[in-house]
Amino acid sequence: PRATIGLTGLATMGRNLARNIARHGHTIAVHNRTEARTTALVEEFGDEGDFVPSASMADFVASIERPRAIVIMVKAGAGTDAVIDELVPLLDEDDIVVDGGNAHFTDTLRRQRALEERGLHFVGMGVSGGEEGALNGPSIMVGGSDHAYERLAPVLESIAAQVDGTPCCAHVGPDAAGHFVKMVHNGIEYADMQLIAESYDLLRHVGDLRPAEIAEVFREWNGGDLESFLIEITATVLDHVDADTGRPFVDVVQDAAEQKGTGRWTVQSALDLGVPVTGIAEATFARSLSGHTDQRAAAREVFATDPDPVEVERDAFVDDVRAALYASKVVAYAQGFDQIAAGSDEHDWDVDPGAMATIWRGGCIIRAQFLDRIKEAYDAEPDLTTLLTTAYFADAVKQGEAAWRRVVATAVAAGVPTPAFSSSLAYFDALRREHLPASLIQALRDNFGAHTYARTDRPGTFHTAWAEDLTEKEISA
Ligand code: NBP
Repeated sequence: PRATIGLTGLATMGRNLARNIARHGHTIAVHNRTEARTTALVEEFGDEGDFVPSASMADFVASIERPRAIVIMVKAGAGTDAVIDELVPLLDEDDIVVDGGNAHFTDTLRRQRALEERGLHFVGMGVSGGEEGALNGPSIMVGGSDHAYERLAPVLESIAAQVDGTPCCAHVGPDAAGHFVKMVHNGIEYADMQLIAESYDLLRHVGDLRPAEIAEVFREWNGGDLESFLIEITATVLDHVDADTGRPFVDVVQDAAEQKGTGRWTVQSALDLGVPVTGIAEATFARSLSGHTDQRAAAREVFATDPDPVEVERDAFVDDVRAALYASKVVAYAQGFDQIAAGSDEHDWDVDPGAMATIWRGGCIIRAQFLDRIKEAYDAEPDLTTLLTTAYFADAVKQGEAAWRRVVATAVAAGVPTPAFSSSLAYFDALRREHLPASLIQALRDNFGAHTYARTDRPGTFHTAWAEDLTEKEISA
């Protein structure tokens, strides 16, 4: 055996990851169900490093040094289970199986338990950055045992994106911690993109800016505290003109957004954990809504009248939208980090949120200057209650608050939907309020269902005899 590590599954992601590993001087065994992909990889890129190709799974396994480290990079779900089933009988005690696909974290929990029973290590590894990241440096979120991480670290830390000399790769925690954090990362990506899309919509349809002018605005924003990969590529996309029609590219793309499911998973998990990730949820629902083209057509028929146009002063409006975008983004990230903390508590993962901000600074889609501020906030206060109230973010929100309200009010008046802006503002208002109408909810629940309530003036659990004499009974002190 001569390979340091093996990788099976050589489609877009696996092939680029294998090249990245080879380019960093590691001898890598490569395999794919359909041999043609393996042959093509070695033919096209064999001179980039030391590849050990195998046609069969048995030869592939035999070509890797023990204890083996084998990365699976195939279609998530049934594909991953099929590869694990084929691989496991060929392995020896202490070997490490790494799933680098986008697995649901509950699948990772199940696989981890099954492999542990057989004396093997299972590592759920979240890889972010798409095709380009896999080749040139992804952000890598690793779950599993300390032992497994130590074995993998030299390879993974060398191939990850590097920011200020720090690899964007971390041991997130045991078993499914890596895949869980990758899922929330994708959810945050949904929220980020929705906020950008709402900003564009407002600038275009209320601010009356043309796509090329909006590209210029985004380029300018990218020079400030909004600096990020997504803001940068928004400028690129908005500048692009369709070659066939000469129209702005954004106008020839159908307005029905797609999703592969990680946003939905994030929201489902957040519901289970009881964490209000309203930004991610609205972003996910907004994509669903855009895809309901029949309902949209029906509604256009009936309600096609536009509200009266809203007059805005262009430069001031652009500044307001920037402030609203930033404040809403702070909320969306605060919510995402709340979900990571809740998942970590629920599963005893002991995730360090500051470390997540650190490894998202490079390689992944949500990479941004902003993440340095999040890391600083967690460094200063590791057990913080919410990111929103830490000095830097609280200041940003306070400074942007008035603009945020103006933008949401203007959007409502103009009939431009801003679900992520609006819900983030509602979340902020709910958090900062002295009293919430949840008191009325509790009273109603006690009235129709005897669900009991707590009082503001003394401890205990109470129920009011609504159908009888309206006396209050203390249920327990
Ligand atoms: P795909 O998700 O398109 O999967 C194709 C690969 O899976 C091929 O190697 C194929 O082998 C293999 N495969 C399938 Br399908 N069923 C199999 C089975 N039953 N047994 C063995 N192999 C099987 O590849 P991808 O786009 O490179 O993504 C790989 C993983 O990385 C996925 O989990 C994906 O969610 C994740 N991911 C993707 C991105 C991205 O930007 N694309 C980013 C981050 C993570 P074949 O060649 O024989 O058909």
